[in-house]
Formats: sequence, structure tokens, C-alpha cells
Amino acid sequence: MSMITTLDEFIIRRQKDFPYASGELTGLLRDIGVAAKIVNREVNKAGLVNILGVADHQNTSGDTVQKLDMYANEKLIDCLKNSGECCGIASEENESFMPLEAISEKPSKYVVVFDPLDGSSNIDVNVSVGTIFGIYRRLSSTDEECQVTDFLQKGTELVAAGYVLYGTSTMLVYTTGRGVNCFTLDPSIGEFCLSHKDIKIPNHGQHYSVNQGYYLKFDVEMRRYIDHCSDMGLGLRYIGSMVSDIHRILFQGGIFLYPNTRANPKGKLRLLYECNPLSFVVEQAGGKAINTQLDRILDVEIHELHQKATIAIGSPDMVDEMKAFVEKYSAPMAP
Ligand code: AHM
Ligand code: MG
Repeated sequence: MSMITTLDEFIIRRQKDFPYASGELTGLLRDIGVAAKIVNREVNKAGLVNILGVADHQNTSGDTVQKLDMYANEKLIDCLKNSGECCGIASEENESFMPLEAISEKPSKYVVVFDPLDGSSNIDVNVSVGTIFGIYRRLSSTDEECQVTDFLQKGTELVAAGYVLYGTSTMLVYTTGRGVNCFTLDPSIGEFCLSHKDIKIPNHGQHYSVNQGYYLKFDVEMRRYIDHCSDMGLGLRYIGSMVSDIHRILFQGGIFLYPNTRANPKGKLRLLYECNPLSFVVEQAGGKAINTQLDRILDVEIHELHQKATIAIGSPDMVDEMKAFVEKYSAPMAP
């Protein structure tokens, strides 16, 4: 019989690889795993109980917030508050960041950013949604409350990042900068078990992923690249739930695009809560992530918590090809 490695065992084993690690990051990752299990329980029974439906307010980005988003938000906040391992959190569902009080003498040195339930427009129709998270080392002094500058760090400064996909199985995928590993929740024992070790993204895939309904609203160079994908016979796959689309690309290869449109000239997705954590995961698996200005996502300067970004992310050869198209078709015409 093959031995099962649980998420907790794996995280603790990995901590031993860092001789000076104090265990805080280990604790944080475990707490996120616990929150994921609580959210998973609720997501799974969403069709059964009267938790579905649209709540009566919008989040700071103007999207309609659904009840399960708020539930996931609350549970993540509760788990991180009680853990004592982080000094502040920033959530896509909250306008501002939230400093957390230390629960022991030991000051905590991390802040956590998250999108509690990404792709929430899919909840009512039982399509996969996900939680995205990122962990940064605080920059402010441990003598004071955390500051907004602790969160406004480039993606290159991420210490750890990952996502939970509430799909046909529930999976937690994360990286601490030493490869990407995937854990599948075994509901019979209530544990995330190591299921896919050191994931490597294929150099090329058979699908491209974009909301083709906005085609006419994209810049001409992006339309040319999308035409090229279609000419090459690639299939179109778009779930409307970024975590699900990225998860497929991680295993099968492909490219995910969310370019600027006329309605969203800076893109729709958030740099801090969505693009940076997922770019860190994809890069750690050997993929690439850039914006439509062709800058590496992880290098983009961040000035506000809810800053939006455009993104092209996935298999390295496909991102390079998209880059070449944009360079070619956005070059000024010869006189
Ligand atoms: P959300 O955080 O409000 O759920 O929005 C993010 C989601 C992504 O998961 C998905 O890729 C995208 O929005 C879909 O947007 P659109 O419907 O414009 O294609
Ligand atoms: Mg989101």
C-alpha cells in the first residue's frame, strides 16, 4: 500500500529544509488549509441550503457579492485571526486591509492577501470556484500595526502563494518558491493528501482561454493573436472562473488571456489578489505570465490594493508567441 502524505506532514517536512525557519509560515499554510476545508464544506452543500443568491451589496470593484463569497471571506479572516501567525490581511471583498492583533508575545512577520471565492458568478450554477492566496513578509516594524505598504509589494516578493479549487475534487495547490505541489481533499478522512508532486506545465497546450464575447472590444494585436489561435486549430476553453482555467492549464498546457477591453481599459482582474499569486504558481511550474504591455506580472509595481491588471498566463511557448504577436501588430506602420 502506498503511503499517504497529508498537507500538514508535507508542510512540516518542508520546514526542516529551511534551518532558520521559525514555523510561522508553516502555521499559516496549515491555517489556510483549515479555512479551505471549512469553505469547501459550505460550497459543497450550497445547492442544498438557503445560502445561494445575491446579497444586497457590491464589492469595492463593483461586482455583485454573493452570500457564499462573504461566508468564505469571514472564515478565512477568522482562521487567520485565530492563528496569530499573521499581522494583517487584505481581501478582495474588503475595501481596506485589516491589521490583526498579536495573540501572543511573539510578533508575527507575515501578511496574507486573498480572493476568498473567485469566479463567484458560477456558484448558483454549480460550476467550480476557487480561493486564491498570497503571503508576504511584512516590511513595517513589529512594534506597530501593519501598514498598507506591507501589502503593496511586487509579486517577486511573495513568500508563498496558491489556490484552492472547489471542483469535482477539492484541491489545494501551492508554492513557496521551490516548485508547485497539489493536494487533493480526501473527504473520508478530512485531509488534503499529496496527489501531484512538483507539477511542470507543458510548454504548449491545445487550448486557449479567453472571454471571446469581448473580441470586438480587444485591441487589434490581441484580436490577431486570438485569430492565430483559432487558425492553429486550438480549442477554446473558458470557464469564467480563473482558478479552474489556470488549473487546467497547469496540467494540460494552454494560455489564459484577460486583456484590456473598452469597459475595463486596465483589465478586470486584480493584481494583488488574483494575478500575482497565480503568476507565482505558474512561473514556479515553468510557465510565464505577462501583461498586455508585455511586462512580467510579478515585476509590476503596485500602488493600490485593488489595482487591476491585464494578463496573459500559461505555457511558456504560448506566452512567448502571444508576446511576438503583440510586438508585431502594435509596431507603428512603415510610412
Ligand atoms: P471575481 O473575483 O469577481 O469572481 O472575478 C474574477 C473572475 C475570474 O475568475 C474570471 O476569469 C473572470 O472574472 C471572468 O470575467 P468575465 O465574465 O468578464 O469573463
Ligand atoms: Mg476574483
